Amino acid sequence: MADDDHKVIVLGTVHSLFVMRVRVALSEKGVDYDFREEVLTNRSPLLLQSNPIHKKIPVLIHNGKPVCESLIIVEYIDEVWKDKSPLLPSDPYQRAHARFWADLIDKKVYLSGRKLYAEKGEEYEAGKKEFMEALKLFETELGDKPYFGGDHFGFVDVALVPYYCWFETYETFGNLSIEEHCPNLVAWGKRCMEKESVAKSLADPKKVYEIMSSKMKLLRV
Ligand code: GS8
Repeated sequence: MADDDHKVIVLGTVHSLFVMRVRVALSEKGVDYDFREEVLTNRSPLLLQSNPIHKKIPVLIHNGKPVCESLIIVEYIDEVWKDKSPLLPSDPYQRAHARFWADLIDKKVYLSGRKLYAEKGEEYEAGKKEFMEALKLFETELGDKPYFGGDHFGFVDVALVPYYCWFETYETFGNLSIEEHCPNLVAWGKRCMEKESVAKSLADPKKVYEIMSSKMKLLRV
């Protein structure tokens, strides 16, 4: 068996919302991993071989075997390292509920957020509206609980928390204030950042903004 087979490897980029989920989950479980930075314009042979269908990051490689798709990876991590910091609830109904909300992040927050990078116009305006509406759903779902998981940081928290370091970028591109409409969500983000697992896994918000603005400049020339 090659040396790499015993390791936990994450293929990703530092600022990817999807990759940060995996890093937070591994850190919550106290699992050491080898982070391999990918350049998406020139994917590594390991990435192409590990995720031949989507060719996307993140990929988790555990015991030499790849697992793809961020939410599936987080569930895998929760099942393999089940003795520490459980992420999904043990009750089947609560588990279904958590999966529903995590899935909704990708269906609503991520997709509407992407529209904020559009040129000003119909798509941009629709994106602004949809993005705030999506965040408000999460504001309501959180209510006055400390975490989406209730008293403890759970699956939906892991899935959503990477967005916290993108808030500044969304606010600048979308010319909007998240705190004005979703104060609980912003307070939740700050609370999550007090956890070492989150603080060490999230990207620097300024760096996220820099990366996205230079990407947009390139796309708009
Ligand atoms: C999405 C991963 C994704 O879009 C998941 O893991 O949850 N549903 C998947 N990854 C992006 C980088 S982050 O924006 C990616 O790999 N893009 C490469 C490409 O589309 O070419």
